[in-house]
Amino acid sequence: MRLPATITALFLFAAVLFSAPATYGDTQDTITITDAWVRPTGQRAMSTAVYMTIANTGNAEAVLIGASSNAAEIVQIHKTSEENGIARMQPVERLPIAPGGTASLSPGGYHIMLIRLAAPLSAGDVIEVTLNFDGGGDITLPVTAGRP
Ligand SMILES: [Cu+2]
Repeated sequence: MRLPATITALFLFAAVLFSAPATYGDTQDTITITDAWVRPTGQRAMSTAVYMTIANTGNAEAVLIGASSNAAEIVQIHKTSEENGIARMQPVERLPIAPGGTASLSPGGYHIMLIRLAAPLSAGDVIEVTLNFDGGGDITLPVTAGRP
């Protein structure tokens, strides 16, 4: 049986969506991303945060140096830290992940900040996030709104 190309493409897309943990891309076959999610927003929200676990299964250090998304105009790597009891977010230029190590992007710590959202995000909405790694590797993955 031969399936029409559009149906085949849908199956492939579904396979990408539902295979977890997944490795994305040829150039970054040593990076595995799990538990990605984006915090749903209210109707007037201008920003929100993306969380995930990034594992480096390679022999060399991997460094996350930036990100972009179809859901926001500005995307930054942020770190939340506490100063005198007040939580502050700061942009981070580089997030290194040691060989064999993981970076946990989770509430209260590192996150991918989406600024100037294109639209509010409800639970179940799916956006696309691209991670840029030092050395030229990009990884694009679908991210669903709501805690996994
Ligand atoms: Cu932030």
